Amino acid sequence: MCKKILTLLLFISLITLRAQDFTKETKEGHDARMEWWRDARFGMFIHWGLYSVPAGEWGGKTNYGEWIRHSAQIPLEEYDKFITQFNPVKFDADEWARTAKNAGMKYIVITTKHHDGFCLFDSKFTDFDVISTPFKRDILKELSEACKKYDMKLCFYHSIMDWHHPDYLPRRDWEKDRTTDGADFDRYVQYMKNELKELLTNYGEIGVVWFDGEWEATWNDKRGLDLYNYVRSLQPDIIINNRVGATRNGLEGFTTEGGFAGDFGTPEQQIPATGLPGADWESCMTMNDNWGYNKNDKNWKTAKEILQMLADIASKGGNYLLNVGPTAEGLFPDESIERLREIGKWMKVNGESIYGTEASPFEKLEWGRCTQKKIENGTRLYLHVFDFPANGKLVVPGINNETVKTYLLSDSKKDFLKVDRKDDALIITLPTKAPDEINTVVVLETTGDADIVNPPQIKSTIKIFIDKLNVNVEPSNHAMDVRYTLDGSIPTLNSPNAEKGIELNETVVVSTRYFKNGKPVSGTAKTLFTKVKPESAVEVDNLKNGVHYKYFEGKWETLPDFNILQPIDEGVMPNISLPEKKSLNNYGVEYTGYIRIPKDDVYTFYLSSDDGSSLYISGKLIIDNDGLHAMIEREGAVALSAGYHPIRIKYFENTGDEGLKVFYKYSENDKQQIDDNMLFHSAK
Ligand code: H79
Repeated sequence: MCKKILTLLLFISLITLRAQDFTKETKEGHDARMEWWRDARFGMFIHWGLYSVPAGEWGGKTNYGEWIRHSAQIPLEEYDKFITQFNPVKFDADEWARTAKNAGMKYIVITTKHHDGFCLFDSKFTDFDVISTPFKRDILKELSEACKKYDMKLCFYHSIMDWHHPDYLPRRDWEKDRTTDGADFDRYVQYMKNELKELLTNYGEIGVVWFDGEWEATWNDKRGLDLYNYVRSLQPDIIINNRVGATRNGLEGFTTEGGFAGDFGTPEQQIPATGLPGADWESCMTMNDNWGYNKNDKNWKTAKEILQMLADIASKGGNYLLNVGPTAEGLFPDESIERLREIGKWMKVNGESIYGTEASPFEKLEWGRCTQKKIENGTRLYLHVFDFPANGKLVVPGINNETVKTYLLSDSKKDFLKVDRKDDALIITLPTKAPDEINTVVVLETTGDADIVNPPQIKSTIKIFIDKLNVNVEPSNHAMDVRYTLDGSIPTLNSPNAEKGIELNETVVVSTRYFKNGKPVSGTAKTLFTKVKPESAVEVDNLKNGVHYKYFEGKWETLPDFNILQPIDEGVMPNISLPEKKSLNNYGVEYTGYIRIPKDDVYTFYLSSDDGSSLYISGKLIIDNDGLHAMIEREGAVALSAGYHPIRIKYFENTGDEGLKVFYKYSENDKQQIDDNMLFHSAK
C-alpha cells in the first residue's frame, strides 16, 4: 500500500474513532456490559466531603446535610475554610470495603465530587481537593486498592452542578456577590472532562459513573450525550446513569419519553410501584434522613425495613443503592454499622434470592414478594415471606407448574417442605414459627418457565359511584372466563360470568378470578367500590367569570400554608393558568373560586405541575401532587351534584422548569380542559 493510502486510512479511522457514538450498540453488547450490575442488585452509596465537618449544624440549625452550603447560604470563602478542618485520621479504606462486603453489597458508589465542588481525590485541575486538606491522602487511591482486594466494584458519583468552580453557571440565587464576569460554561465542561479523565485513568477499572445535579438550565441532553460518549471512550464497558442527560422526571427518577436515558433510571428516596419490563433502574436511599453526615439525625430505618425494601426492589427488577454518610473523622456512624451487620447476617443466608434474580412473575402476593432465577431445565422461585402465615400454610396462587423441590433457603439440609395443590394454588406447609422474623425465603423449584396466571383486574380507575356503576373486566387472555362474587367470597365455577360486565348498586367488594376448562386457574383479586352521596352544590350570588388568585414569593420544598402568608399580588384570571411572574423561581400561587358542574356525576380531575400542587373541591382534598418534581400528573375522583362548588388550587415553584395544568372528565366524555365559562369568583 502506498503511503498516501495509509495516511488516508489512518485519518479515516481517527475521524470515526472521535465520532464514535457508544449509545449505538447491539443488544448483546449492551447486556454484556450491564451483566455484573444486574447480578449485583445491592450497592453502597457513600456521601463524604467537606460537609461532614459541620455535620449538619450551622447558625443554630441542625437539619442540614450535604446541601449545607446552599441551604444555610454559606458564602464561598466561609465554606472554603472547612478544607483546613477535613482531617479524617480514622479513615481506613480496607474497613469500609470490608464492611460493604460483609453487608452483602457488590459495589460502592462514592462522591468523587458533590455539588459543593470539593474533590475527594488528587486532581491536577483544582486546589479544592483532598490534597489541600491536612489529611493530604488520595482517598480514592486507597479505596480503589481496598475494593480490588474485596472484589468490590468501585463506582464514582460526580456532580455536574458545581457551586465552587468560577466557570460553572448559574450561581446560587442568593449569591449576590459572586461575579459571573468571564465565566464560561464550556470551559467548565472541559474542567469536568479533565477530572473524569483523571478518575477513569488513575484508579483502575470503574464500574459506574453516577452523575447528578443535571437539572439547572445550563445542562441539556446534547451535552449529556457528549459527556456519555466521552466517559465511555475512556472506559468502554463502564455504565452511566440517566442523570448524565437532562430529562429525568424528578425524584421518580426515570427519563421522560424521548429524552436521553443513559444506562439506568435513578428513583431517589423511593421505590417505583412496579418495575418496567426491559428497563434497568436503581433506587438510591438514605438510612436516616440525610446523605451527608448529620450528627443529630436519628431517624434511622430499621434493618428489617431496609431488607424488605431490598426484596421489594429485587422483585421489581431493580437495584438498591443504600447510603452511608461517614463522619469527618472517617468513620461510618455506629447506627449504620449496626444495620449493615444485621443486613449482612440475612444476606449471608439468603443472598441467593437477591443476586442475579429477575422480577417477580406475580403481580401481587398477599404475604410478601417473589424473585426468580432460571436454572437448568427450570425456574427457581424465591418466595420472600414478610407476613408469616399464622396457620403455617403459605398459599401460592395461580401457579400452573408442579414443584420439583421446595425448601427453606436457610435450611442447609434442604429438607423438602410438604406441598399440596388446591385448584390453582400450591399450598406449602411451613414450620409453625417463622424461621426469620424479617423475611423467610422459601425456594420453589419447577420445571420450565414459571407459568403464572395473575387474577383479572377491573379496569375502571374510578372506585366510587352515585346510583349504579357498570364495571368491566377485560380478560388479558380470552381463552379464560372471569367469574365474580359480590359478597366477599372466593368465586367458584357456579359464580356468575363477568363477560357482560358487572352491575353495582351498593358498596361492595368485587372478587374476580379466572377459570379455564371448568377449573379455577388464578387467585382472586378484590376491589372495593363505594356508593357515595354527591357533594351538594352551594348557593352563591354575585358570581363573575374567572378565578381569584394570590401570588406569593418564598422558597419551599412542599406547599406552604398560604393562609398565613402575605401575598405580593392578587387578581382574577379567566382560567387556571400561571399569572404573570414577578420572579423566575421560588414563588407560589393559590386560586380560589367556584366551578359550575353540569350534572350529578362522578368527576375525575387531573392535576399536573412542576413543582408541587394540590386541588380541593368543596373543601375536600381531591389531588395531592405536592413536593419537588418535574411535570407529573396525578388524578382524583369526586362525586358532585349539579351546580356551583368551591374550588381551590395551590401551586408552588422552586427552581427549574415550571407549569400547572388542570383537566377533568365525566361520563363518557373525553378528558378536557376546564372551560373558562365554568369558572367563577365571588364579586363581593
Ligand atoms: O446526592 C444526593 C442529594 O444531595 C442529591 N441527590 C442525592 C443522590 C440531591 N440533590 N437534590 N436533591 C437531591 C433533591 C432536589 C430536587 C430538585 Fe429537582 C432539584 C427539585 C428541583 C430541582 C430533581 C430535579 C427533582 C426535580 C428536578
